[in-house]
Amino acid sequence: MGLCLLIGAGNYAYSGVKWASNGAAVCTVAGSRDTPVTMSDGAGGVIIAWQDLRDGSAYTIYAQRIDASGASKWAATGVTISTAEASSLSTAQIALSIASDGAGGAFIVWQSYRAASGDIYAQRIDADGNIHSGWTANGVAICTNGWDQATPCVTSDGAGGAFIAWHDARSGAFIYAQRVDANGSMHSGWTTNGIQICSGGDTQGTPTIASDGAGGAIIAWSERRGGNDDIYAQRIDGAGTPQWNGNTGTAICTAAGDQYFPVIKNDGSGGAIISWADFRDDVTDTIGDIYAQRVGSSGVVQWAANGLAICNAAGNQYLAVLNASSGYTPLATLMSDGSGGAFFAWQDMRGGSVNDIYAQRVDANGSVHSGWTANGTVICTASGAKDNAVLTGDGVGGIIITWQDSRNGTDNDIYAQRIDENGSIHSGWAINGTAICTAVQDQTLPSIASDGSSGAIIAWTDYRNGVDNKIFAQRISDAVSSTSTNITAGSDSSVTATSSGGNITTLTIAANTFSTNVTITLNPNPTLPGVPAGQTGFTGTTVGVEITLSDATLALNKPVTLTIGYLPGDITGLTASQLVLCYYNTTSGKWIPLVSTVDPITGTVSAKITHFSIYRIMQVVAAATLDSAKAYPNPFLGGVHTLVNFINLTSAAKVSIHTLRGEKVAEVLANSAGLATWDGKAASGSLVGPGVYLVLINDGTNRKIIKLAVER
Ligand SMILES: [Ca+2]
Ligand SMILES: [Ca+2]
Ligand SMILES: [Ca+2]
Ligand SMILES: [Ca+2]
Repeated sequence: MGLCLLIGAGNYAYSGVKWASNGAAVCTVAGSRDTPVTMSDGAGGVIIAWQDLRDGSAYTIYAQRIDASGASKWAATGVTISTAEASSLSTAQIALSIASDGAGGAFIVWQSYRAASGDIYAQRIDADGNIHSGWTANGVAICTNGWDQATPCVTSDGAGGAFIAWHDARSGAFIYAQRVDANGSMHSGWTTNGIQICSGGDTQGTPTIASDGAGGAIIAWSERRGGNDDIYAQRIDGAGTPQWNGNTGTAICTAAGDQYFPVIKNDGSGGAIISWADFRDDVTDTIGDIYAQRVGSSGVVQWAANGLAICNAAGNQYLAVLNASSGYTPLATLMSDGSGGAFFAWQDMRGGSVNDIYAQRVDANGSVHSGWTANGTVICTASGAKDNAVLTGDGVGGIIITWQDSRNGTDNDIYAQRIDENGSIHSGWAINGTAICTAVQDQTLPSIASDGSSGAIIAWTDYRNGVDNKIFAQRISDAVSSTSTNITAGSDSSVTATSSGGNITTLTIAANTFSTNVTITLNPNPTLPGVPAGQTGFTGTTVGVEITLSDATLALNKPVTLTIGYLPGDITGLTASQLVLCYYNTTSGKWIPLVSTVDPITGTVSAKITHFSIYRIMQVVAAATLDSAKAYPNPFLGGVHTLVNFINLTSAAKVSIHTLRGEKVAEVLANSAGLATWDGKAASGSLVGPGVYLVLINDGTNRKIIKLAVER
């Protein structure tokens, strides 16, 4: 029983998603796109780049900047980074890496197969989405040597340009690097097609790069110098001159067994922290651990020889990397803590047959930070496999971790967790994480960047349409108790609030709905009255909103659209297609259902509403008879009320409205929930005159007549 409650809590989790339920589409143009890489734009938003198949079978690359409100800042179809295509390879432009240019724009690097072998290209895009002066359409060639180049990574050079490192197959398998200036030229003194970083052992791969904060860069890689894979690193200055141990690099880990997939971050003091997958205890490379090392600015390792065990618990632990059709790319599984230590996040099989998510924080001296657990603090042990955990800072000393999660069934969703600096779950977030996107089908490969104000923006690959992949994104931050928004009478408006359970309420208001400017307040966590015993067929959910107007006497001139989002856990045992919005009638003490539209893909229920009150998502099943059929409001005040709702109908009911003389003025049909609505207008399109009307309800079996008063 306790276990069930814990799992349920995961579904209800929450902490404040800021955009549309289940995320905002980053690019809606036709065609498949996937594998987003994300970085902060320094202004509360992000720049996202991705692989795109809109033009055919070969990947091209596009990017978009999204601001803190979720709005696209660049062309709706995205900005072209490269449309150079190979004719026969579906992997034409792959293995993206992104880094800030320090001026609100981004460097994007990738492997390109536009020629006969894999090459390395780079593009610089400005804050306003233009290719930076001096750079060229489809990218600047960084290395076009005739052998294969692959798995590039990039970091800023601190002077408007960038350092780029990659795996290079010329004369074996080595790591090369290049420096490109702010204007797209190769930096003076650097060799065309790059410099070899290490002349040590052959079979070097999987490079990762970080700025040294002093005009140079630190590169780490895996290398088979000693007969099995080890980890090496080198620091280069702005001229590309090796700073550590000549051109053979510094050994970071030469332990038995294989070590590979390094990830590097600047330690803030001229050195770096490097983590990697480590198989020193299992030469079959199946039961791995996570190790890390801190290397000082002069190349001296700071922690235990051959690395510090971040986690050597039983079972396999590994760091998320992109290594399928996308090529190897290190992901944001490691982050500096700003004090010489670091945070780590990983997948962990210690619990049995599926991966769980764990994280760790280590101090500058290599000890586990106070409050964190040896071998890792549990982030998520919900049922189902969890993968591809990545993290970013929350801006106040803690982290936000996101991952793909199959707890809700066979397909993947996106979850996240916020952890304070001392390893505890941030207030308001649930055990095992918060649902970020639970749309149908697979959501995978999340990437994450800070929003600059203690939240984060997450972008992921999304197959919700069941046809092809798209990119969706969501901003998460702390929930707010209520939202007040000023409405200008003559303008279209939209008001949004997020509940403590993560449900997003949106009110869409057309111009001139109000005769004067007003303030609307949404409380997304209202106290919801129960369902009265007499309301058979009604089942409440915990999802609702209380809407109040600064001038409670002001009438709406036209209906407004209310949309409330739900999460899978909100409707456990209910049928999505039978969900409706109901408002609470304080006079009768009953919930009044409204003709509603359910979108099970986005997880929302919408209805047109004509007054402000408490609204709630409920399941309503059609009545078996017409005995309780009613009309609301009655009397109907033409010019004040804008809709008449007929409720407690059978699903087959036909509702016709007649004058007392028997003349039919309108007819509407009940929906599957036994609801119908009438706008008070005759077939001519004008409001019917005042008087008493007869509402004839007939479902072929039962009949009922209601008197409806229309007043002016
Ligand atoms: Ca090449
Ligand atoms: Ca080794
Ligand atoms: Ca292990
Ligand atoms: Ca899903």
